[in-house]
Amino acid sequence: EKMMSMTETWLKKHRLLYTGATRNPFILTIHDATINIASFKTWLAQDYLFVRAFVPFVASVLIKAWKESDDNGDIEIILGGMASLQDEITWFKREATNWGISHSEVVPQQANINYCRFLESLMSPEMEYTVAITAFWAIEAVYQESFAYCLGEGSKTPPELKETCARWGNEGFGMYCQSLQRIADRRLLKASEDELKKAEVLFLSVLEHEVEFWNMSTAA
Ligand code: HMH
Repeated sequence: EKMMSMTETWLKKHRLLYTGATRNPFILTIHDATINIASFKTWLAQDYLFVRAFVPFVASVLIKAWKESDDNGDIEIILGGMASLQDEITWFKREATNWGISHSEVVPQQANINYCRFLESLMSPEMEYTVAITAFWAIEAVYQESFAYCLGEGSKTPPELKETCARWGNEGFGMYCQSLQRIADRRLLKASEDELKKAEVLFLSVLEHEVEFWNMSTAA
């Protein structure tokens, strides 16, 4: 039997919160086709703002990898993530037009502001690479699992939302998340007790922010 990795251990230990993030009511209503389109539009408009703030966060992880990583392969994986973010921003703009959203009129909501502030705290040069890459993995993994579920067997996702779900629910994005998870696990194996504790706490913070972000979309 292969030993459980640190991230697998945490996923098991914090299953309830993880499921709260990946099977949130917002996602469940996409999956069963009862989604309120106003909620979807709120999510779309707010997530565009989030992704814009996510770019400098990923750039900060890239810098940490360059300075601290023991494996050159990390840079390519993170750079690949940055490249897809450019495509994602283009997609968000096109979708906004399709759904009649004007980004210049979108005001960031409190959950979004809080999450972006959290990202900023992770960008600090004092924040360790191991901790930042673990948070990065968790942020991507929640979206991957949530949207893959909307495309899975038995899902009734409306056709007009399938492209959105496929953006994070596709197999390639799944592999990318696994690559991030492998980096995080490799680093966590060598981490000090303090770093491990910090990474676990911030992993939980990511899950909490993700839950709040989904809830913000359904509340509007
Ligand atoms: C809130 N979490 C949020 N937005 C995203 N686009 C992702 C994660 C994945 O990139």
